[in-house]
Amino acid sequence: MTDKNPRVEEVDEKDVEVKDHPKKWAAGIPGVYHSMKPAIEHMGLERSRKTLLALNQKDGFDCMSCAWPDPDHRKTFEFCENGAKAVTWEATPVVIGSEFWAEHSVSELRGQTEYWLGMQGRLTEPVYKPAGEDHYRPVSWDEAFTIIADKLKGLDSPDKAAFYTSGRTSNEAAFLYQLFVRAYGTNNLPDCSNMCHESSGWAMGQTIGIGKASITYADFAKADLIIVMGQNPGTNHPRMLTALEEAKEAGAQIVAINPLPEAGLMRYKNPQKVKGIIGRGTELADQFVQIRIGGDMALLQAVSKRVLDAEAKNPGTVLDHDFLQKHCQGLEELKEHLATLDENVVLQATGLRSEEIDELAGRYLKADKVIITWAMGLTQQKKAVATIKEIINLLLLRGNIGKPGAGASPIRGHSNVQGDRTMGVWEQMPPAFLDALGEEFSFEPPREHGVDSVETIRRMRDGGIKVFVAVGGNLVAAISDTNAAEAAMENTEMTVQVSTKLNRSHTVTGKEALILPTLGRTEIDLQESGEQFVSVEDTVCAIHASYGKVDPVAPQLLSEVAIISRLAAKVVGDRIRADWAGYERNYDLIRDHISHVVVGFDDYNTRIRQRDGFLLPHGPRDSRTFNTPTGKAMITVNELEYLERPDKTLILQSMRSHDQFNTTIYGHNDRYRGIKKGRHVVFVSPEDLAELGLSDGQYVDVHGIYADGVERVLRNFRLVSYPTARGCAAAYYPEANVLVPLESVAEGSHTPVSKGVLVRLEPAAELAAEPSAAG
Ligand SMILES: Nc1nc2c(c(=O)[nH]1)N[C@H]1C(S)=C(S)[C@@H](COP(=O)(O)OP(=O)(O)OC[C@H]3O[C@@H](n4cnc5c(=O)[nH]c(N)nc54)[C@H](O)[C@@H]3O)O[C@H]1N2
Ligand SMILES: Nc1nc2c(c(=O)[nH]1)N[C@H]1C(S)=C(S)[C@@H](COP(=O)(O)OP(=O)(O)OC[C@H]3O[C@@H](n4cnc5c(=O)[nH]c(N)nc54)[C@H](O)[C@@H]3O)O[C@H]1N2
Ligand SMILES: [Mo]
Repeated sequence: MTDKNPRVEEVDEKDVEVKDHPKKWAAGIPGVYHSMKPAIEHMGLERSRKTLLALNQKDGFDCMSCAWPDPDHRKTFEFCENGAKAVTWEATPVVIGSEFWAEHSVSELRGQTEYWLGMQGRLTEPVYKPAGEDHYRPVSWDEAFTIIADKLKGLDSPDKAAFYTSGRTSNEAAFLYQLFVRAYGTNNLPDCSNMCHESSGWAMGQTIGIGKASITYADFAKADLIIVMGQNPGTNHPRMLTALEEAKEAGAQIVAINPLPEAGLMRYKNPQKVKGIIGRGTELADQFVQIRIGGDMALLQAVSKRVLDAEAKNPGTVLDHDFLQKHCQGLEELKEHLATLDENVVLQATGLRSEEIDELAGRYLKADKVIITWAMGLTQQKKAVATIKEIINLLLLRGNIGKPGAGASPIRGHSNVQGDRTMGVWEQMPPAFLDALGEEFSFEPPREHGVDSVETIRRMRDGGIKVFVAVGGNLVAAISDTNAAEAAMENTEMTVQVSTKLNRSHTVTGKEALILPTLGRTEIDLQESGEQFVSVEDTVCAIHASYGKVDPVAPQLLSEVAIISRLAAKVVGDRIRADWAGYERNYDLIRDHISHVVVGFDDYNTRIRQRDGFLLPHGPRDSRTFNTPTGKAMITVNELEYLERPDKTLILQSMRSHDQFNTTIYGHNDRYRGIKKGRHVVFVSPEDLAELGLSDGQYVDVHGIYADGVERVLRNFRLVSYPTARGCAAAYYPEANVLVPLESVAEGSHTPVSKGVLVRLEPAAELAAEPSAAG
């Protein structure tokens, strides 16, 4: 290593500290402090200034920490604590030097934690691990591309390779990537969305004809009621708290539906305001609905039933009849279905009291304009698609789609995960897109659907997929069933990772393996025609440009566009009408193609240069047009199902701490939940602990329960007595992925059920610590 990083904190999971939890508010002075400190420490003042002040500004770069949109009136500090962490993590001047690869074998790196790997610094040169060897060694770019191209060209079918994308990839790189993959001959384009909002896409596609949020940023301030379900914005979308605070000040009510009383949802101290710094901040949630994991479908049905009952009592006054008649189909079937809804089952499934549901229904009925937002708490459930369809049902009943201040809003995770899909990174792109792509580049794209993330792992396991290429991400750590996933990855012939930093997926490899280092979004992207910018789409369909601001950490780094272009030139060359070398020289050429192929991108190169970018068209939002087979918004009937919990078991969710970005671990604290210096914890309610004869501070083994005979265990996790819903437990992702069976996926979307894992706790054999007083 050229620059040893002194701050790799040594952590012994036995010393995890638990106190003062959960916090009742988020952000405020600690927010500001925690934002600036690591940046300045790691990058120095100059690099911090250049990056942080450019974050989310109109001529700056798009923050890579989430897909939250930018307000029109931006502040000087348009970033949050976790955005600052993401930037610092990427723009760190610490780099991995050539000697690193001789010093550390792959097996040794495999023994290191995700945190340690990330802290080694930025990757700077391509490296190659030949078959049978245990070390990577630096190779030239040309050598690297030749090795990969030879392998891909040698496969007897293009379907024997899979090409993964994580949602940080820009529109330009994503478009080129899917073009390259389809020109090569396969639709095997799994992505992180398969593990994330796929369920939202499915449910919304089938009901309103488009899988994207039906609101814009401005709608928050116009809403009467905002319901935040299965989402922890204080940690994962911190700037959303500002939008919620503004909505609140404009008179909106906020309801949080969550098994955990997440700090940010309870009270918010806006670090940009005096009262946020010295005062009590804003109380956000008017109602906290502490739902049992997986109970949302029952809750939503129960609320819709109350809405229908209210209409039956006062006919003509509750439902939006005009809207329903003109734009929706299926009301009668829903009425019939919900008439038989059993309140006892609802209470069992939700763990709530009827009065709480009455209160929520009352708020919904009083509000003219309602927004419902959601994230992973809903999408990573077995019944995720049906649950999200119930959100749509509820909204449709009172015309809450396609009017100002109202709508359905999945809040995306990765900063450009939505854009990647728009650009064609999907294993099931519709025929119209493939037709346009084929016409633009004079070739016949493959039509057979490709594999998603879970299916990729299965086929690697079974030998059907032999080469795995990833532009970003860390699939082996992010996907369910870690042990199975690692065995599958090792069963391949070659793995190729285009990455900014080291992670687990570089250490669990195919027989041959390559790492191709790339520029990050913070860095200036200089090509032959001059400095390039890229573009991204946020969670509300706004497209804008992102300009790198700091010098690349190493001169030989290539951009993702350059890597994809050069690889494509070697693999598919002039088999299609594409100017690969030209795309690398000037990204405008890529955007010209996008404007011909992707709907909504006319005049891309001009409109992307407008200061605010532009908004993509959205039928339901703009004109209440629903692109479904009936031309109507579909009210659907979904059979109620929830996860039953046998005696002595708990339902476990896996979630993010405040110090991580997905599989990237920035540190070992989870400030708002009161956890310090460790991640091997499992949160359980004091009542359940008592019932199970366990106590806070005790160490347990967490056994997954799944009917396939495979033993899945997390060993030596510290119990934390925590006010989560009864019968529920929580642990951190990615560690908890060990417990999620590969076969346990959401119906329809195939998203791993990361939030509904049945577990049994047993006192740990080796590490029985004294119960602590904290709790
Ligand atoms: N700092 C930071 N920002 C991020 C990320 C990150 O890791 N770190 N990740 C990014 C990505 S890719 C994504 S997808 C988003 C994720 O953003 P979130 O979805 O907020 O992420 P999770 O931590 O998985 O939180 C899930 C929330 O759902 C709740 N929950 C769990 N089960 C249920 C349930 O059955 N019902 C209900 N109603 N709630 C439930 C949990 O208690 C928790 O509050 O964040 C993005 N932004
Ligand atoms: N149990 C459980 N599992 C989950 C989840 C959960 O809540 N619980 N959440 C799921 C969700 S929502 C998601 S989105 C997935 C995330 O799955 P992924 O997107 O695959 O994982 P990340 O951790 O976001 O990927 C981080 C890696 O991306 C690389 N990287 C970072 N920036 C760049 C860049 O600019 N370019 C390139 N080429 N590489 C870059 C770095 O090497 C870094 O190590 O995990 C899923 N898995
Ligand atoms: Mo995500």
